[in-house]
Amino acid sequence: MISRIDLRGDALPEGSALRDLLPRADFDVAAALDKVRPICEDVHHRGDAALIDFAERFDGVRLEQVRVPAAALERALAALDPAVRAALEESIRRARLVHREQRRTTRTTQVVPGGTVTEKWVPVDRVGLYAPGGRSVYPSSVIMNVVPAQEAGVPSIALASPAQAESGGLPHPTILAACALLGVDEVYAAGGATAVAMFAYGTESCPPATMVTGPGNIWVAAAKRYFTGKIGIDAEAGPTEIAVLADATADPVHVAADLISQAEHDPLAAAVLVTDSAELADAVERELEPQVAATKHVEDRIVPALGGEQSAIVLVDDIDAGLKVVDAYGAEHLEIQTADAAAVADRVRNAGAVFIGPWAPVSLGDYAAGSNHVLPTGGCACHSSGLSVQSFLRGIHIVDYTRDALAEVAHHVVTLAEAEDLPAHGAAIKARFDWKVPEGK
Ligand code: HSO
Ligand code: ZN
Repeated sequence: MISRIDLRGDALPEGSALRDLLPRADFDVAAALDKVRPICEDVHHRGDAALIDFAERFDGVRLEQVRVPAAALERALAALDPAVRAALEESIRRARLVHREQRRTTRTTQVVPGGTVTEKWVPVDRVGLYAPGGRSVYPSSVIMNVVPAQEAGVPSIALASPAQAESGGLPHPTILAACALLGVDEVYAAGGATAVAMFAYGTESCPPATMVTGPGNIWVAAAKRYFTGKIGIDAEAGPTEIAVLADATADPVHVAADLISQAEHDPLAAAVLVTDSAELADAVERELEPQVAATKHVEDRIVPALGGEQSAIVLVDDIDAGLKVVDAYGAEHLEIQTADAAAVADRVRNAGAVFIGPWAPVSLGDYAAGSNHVLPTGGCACHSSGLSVQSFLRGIHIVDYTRDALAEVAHHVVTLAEAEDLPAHGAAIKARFDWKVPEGK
């Protein structure tokens, strides 16, 4: 069901050569761009009418309006299963605890007497959040996007999710209920690339946003790439990944369950076990079969995900080698299931989120650890972080110098301006001192 890559024996190659030996799904966003471009431009030119036509074509329902009426949000919350409501509320409460700590404070540095630089953190004006429908209806992802935006202080937050024929053209009722719980009252029925275009350009019913975040399929990723530079985006989310670094002390039942848990998302989802124990590898492989047989999304997602070229069991000589492998891979989620797991986790450099030991499975992080589950995929953990309050903030430097403080450094500025052959830069200093360069101290 899952392939093996044996890296034991020889010394591991470094850097990208090691990465090339590891499995990864082909997620070709560039190829999707050509299909997405005309859709985005149609929304640009025809606004709501285009959104309504696309909903009919892609979601099979003719909308009366794109904006969801307030009464529909209230109805969805009233009809929400109380157990689901309690779970969502606890997830929100924990996420708020963690994300509130991420708020940034304004800092002023006195560079010289009379010369200060203040860094002021300002939230973006308006965020459009996309929540997928169809195969993945994830109210938990609504929480993971909205909570950091709210804690960052974003004044205007709107959400789009595809129209569902069964809901009479409204987004999925649990998505609507999650919005109501979070206090998000501006919601639109729009899906995939059309939703991203709606936020980027604005339409008659939806004012444009400065930033779009949220998960989605390859079309959403391509639309985000199309608008990069025009609006802010979080990241181009690819298929979910789990890597588990485990030794002989790991419980194969847990490891198998955790690999399957993320394979459940998508046929392209990746599950990678890195271990120095051939016995554990065998035991996990034996364990996969009955656990897969006992679950739900078997043929459409889990079997293709575990059997796909993006998933594997990787055998290494020892945990040091295992660390090299998981660092080269840069997993979205990385579990450490070893003796002294906290110490091993401490040495990890590249991962979207790290889960330590037997009692912190990825599923906990997906719903209720308090951590964010919007994390870098496709190896982007080597250079990027998951969604956080910081994602929605801009740090603005505010420069405040007195005459004396400028005079003190003026000759250096003029020298550098001349070295760069930009004399007008130097002149902007000299003009303030009767066209002479002050001597400095
Ligand atoms: N594991 C997914 C998030 C998710 N899981 C949503 C369940 N619902 C990507 O981090
Ligand atoms: Zn998940």
